[in-house]
Amino acid sequence: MVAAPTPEDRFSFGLWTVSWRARDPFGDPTRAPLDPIEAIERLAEAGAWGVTFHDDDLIPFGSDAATRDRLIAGFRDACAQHNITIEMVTTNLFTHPVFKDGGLTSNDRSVRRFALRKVLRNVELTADLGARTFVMWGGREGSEYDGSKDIAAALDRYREGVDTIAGYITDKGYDIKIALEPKPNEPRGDILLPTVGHALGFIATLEHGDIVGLNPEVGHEQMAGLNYTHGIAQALWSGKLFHLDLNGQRSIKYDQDLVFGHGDLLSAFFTVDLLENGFPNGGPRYTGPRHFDYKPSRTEGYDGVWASVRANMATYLLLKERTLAFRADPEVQQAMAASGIAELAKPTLSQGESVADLLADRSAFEDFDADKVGEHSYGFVYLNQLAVEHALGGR
Ligand SMILES: [Mn+2]
Repeated sequence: MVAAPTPEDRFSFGLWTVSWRARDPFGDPTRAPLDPIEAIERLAEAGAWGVTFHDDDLIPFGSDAATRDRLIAGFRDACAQHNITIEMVTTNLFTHPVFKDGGLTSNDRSVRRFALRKVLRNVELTADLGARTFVMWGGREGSEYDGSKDIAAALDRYREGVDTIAGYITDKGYDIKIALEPKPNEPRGDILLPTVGHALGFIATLEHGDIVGLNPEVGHEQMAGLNYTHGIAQALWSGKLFHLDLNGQRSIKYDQDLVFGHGDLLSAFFTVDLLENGFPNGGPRYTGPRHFDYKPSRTEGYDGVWASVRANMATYLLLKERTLAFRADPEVQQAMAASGIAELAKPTLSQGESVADLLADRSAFEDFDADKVGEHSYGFVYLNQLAVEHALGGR
């Protein structure tokens, strides 16, 4: 029996997820348009706590001011009526042809100025709706051909853009943080800030980097063969895990956007373990929403869409239950101790020990028996098997 989601779980969904009409590069949409108000009703019914959206998900590109106001008011009312929190807002700088060479890093300066205006307008909407996170996914910031983009200039313009937006938020006194979302490729051949690590390096160069962090997506790291749990762990360790996109991906291929846990299930287990239980030796914790960014498969009608909404939350809750049991199991605790998990938290130099002291410590080098210590059996396989058995409900 799977536990039902509660508001305390803080599960949220992108409006574009359930509203995706399943158009792909090879085929037409397989589903009829979904009214955003109905999406809110259905998400609430399924037990979601929050919603997120791109400006263009709600307000068709190019709408006049009256239409825009009417759509926003209707959406706001529906969210209030169904106790759905608008927790994050993001800007579409990728659908309209004007953004085909990027928004903030297009070679065409007039596009960059238009993109900045579109983003700043959306920051105002974010503040007005009371959302606290502003995600920036630069899906079109990149190139197909290395000779077509001056990467140094593109990064200068990217930095200029993000700093302008972050500076604006700071000057206005808004309680909003920016979360950059890395992705290695698709739709561009190569996208700037392709991984969590690239983005962290970029953020360190910003003037207003204090309010800029990350929104890592499971599939975006895994489609590059990277470890998502390690990625969010480093973002967390850096104080930069501001938001999350949970979904599923099966190995290095196109961005699948499957339901959370429908890709690498054991990786999902350890992602939930980190989110719910934290680092084994303590440290920063993630306190933000559990946000799903996936695409209900093209084979599904709306019954399948709503089943997939429930599936994301059910899988998360099951994994939460399993990871709690994993951490509470005395055998696991023993295996973790035997594996030296706690010992890694011990500083390598003793308190007050200098480099000179280390150099004088013969036991650390001259008398160190590398061959003997090389025989140390860490017990990681046994520990991992315990995780597998917990994940499968065998314990
Ligand atoms: Mn994706």
